[in-house]
This record gives sequence, structure tokens and C-alpha cells, in this order.
Amino acid sequence: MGILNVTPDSFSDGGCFVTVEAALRQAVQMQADGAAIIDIGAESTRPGAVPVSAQEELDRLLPVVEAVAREVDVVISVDTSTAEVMREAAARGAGFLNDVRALRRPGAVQAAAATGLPVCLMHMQGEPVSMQQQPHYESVQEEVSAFFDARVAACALAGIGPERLVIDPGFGFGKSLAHNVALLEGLERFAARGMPVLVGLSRKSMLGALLGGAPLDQRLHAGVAAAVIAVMKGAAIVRAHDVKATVDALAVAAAVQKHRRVKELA
Ligand code: 7PJ
Repeated sequence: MGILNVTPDSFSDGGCFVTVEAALRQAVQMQADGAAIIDIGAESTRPGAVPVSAQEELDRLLPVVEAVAREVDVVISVDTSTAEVMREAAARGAGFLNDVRALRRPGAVQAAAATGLPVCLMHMQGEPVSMQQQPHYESVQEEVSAFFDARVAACALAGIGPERLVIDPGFGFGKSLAHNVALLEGLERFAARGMPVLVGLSRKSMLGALLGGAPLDQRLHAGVAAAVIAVMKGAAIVRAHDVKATVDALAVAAAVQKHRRVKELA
């Protein structure tokens, strides 16, 4: 899953793809580099970000969704928590909903249900504006797992069955470095629930911290390592900025995983 931010203030590539032409060029490149899904987001959710209005999100997102749907042979994911944006994007060719708030905003679960699309439920403690101030868990594994229980149940009530759901522990969303590492180490547990697991580790601050304070543009190798670890622990979808490097690394991980499955079936 390649990342296409159409926000003016995304933490890693804000402002780079704000015109439709630039966004489309980036989408074409990511598809050529091996992305099967392109995740288009118009609301920045980096730590400290304040929410944008639904209208602003629609204005930024929809022209890009339309252009990518017309020109690029990929599944379009929309990174949104807003019910209206889900409906409008689905009507314009989106094929996947990616919600960092796991359909907790008013009307979101009903809107997502009505689209018929698959949905990623991501865990976040708090809200972007304050989530990194004091993240706290008794057991991060247990609490993220209980969160998925509750959200999967809420989705079922609204008519979204588990076969339409993908889960994501939400690296960096209300988590300390230790929390993030614990979630990555224990990823098998989420994969064992039977729903595909999505991970977003690309360029995140946990990588910077592990490298002793590396800036954004020096986190590529660590991000690729994290993606490989996640896939070896059962992740099915990797959300990444650097598609070519990630796809190449995951070709190796996928071959090993495939061999393991064949052996298990034998
Ligand atoms: C994630 C996301 C993630 C999912 C962002 C960034 C911040 N969606 N949207 N998982 N992160 N599902 O790109 O670093 O980790 S925005």
C-alpha cells in the first residue's frame, strides 16, 4: 500500500503532492514500483495535527481519487474518518476505507457499511492533537486487542462482517517507543485473529528513535527492516512511502512465508 498524502502539512511529505497532476504522477510511479493499493489521505493525523473540515477534506481528496481511478490500475484506499468523505470517495472509485479512528466518528460505521467496501480499523489512543503527550497502557497488547474486539462487534452490528475487516495496531498513534516495539514483537497475536493485519511503520518516529534521532529522510532502511519483520509475523498489507525498496524487501519475506505455508499444508 503506497502512501499518497494530499495534505499541506503531512509530517513526512506534506505539500509535495497537493496538485492533482503531482499526485497522479506519484500514484503512477508507486503503481509501477509495485504498489497494489494506493492510500490517499487529505487529513493530517501526525502528532499535534488539528482536524480539517469535511468540506476541506472533500475538496482536497476527491479530485485526486477521480484522477487516480481513471488513470491508474490500483485499488484506491481513502485515509479518512469522515462519513461524508467515505460515501463520496466510494462513489468516485475508491475500493478500500482506511480509518485511523476505526469508524468511531459519528455516522462513520453506517457510512462505511453502506459503501460495501472493505475497511481497515486502526487502533489509536486519544486524538492526534494530544496522543503523544502521555500514552499509557497497563498492557498495550491486551488493550489494543480489546479495542479490536469492541470495534469488530460494533461493525458486525452495523452490518460489516469480519470478512470485510482489516486490523492495524496503529504504530505511533498514542504509543511510546516501548509500546510500538511490544506491538511489533507481538504482531502474530493480531494475525491469529484471522483478519488481515495492516501495518504502517514507514518513516515513523519510532524508527528515528531507534536510530538515535535520525531525521525523516534517513529512516528508509529501518522502515524496510520493520516491514520485513511485520510480514514475517503475519502482516498482510504494508503501508509505505518508499514503495520500490519495500516491495523488493517483501519479495524475499513473501517467498519465505509461502514456503512455510506450503510446508504446513504438506
Ligand atoms: C497510518 C495510517 C497507519 C493506517 C497514517 C503516517 C501517519 N493508516 N495513516 N495505519 N498512519 N491504517 O503516515 O505516518 O499506521 S498517517
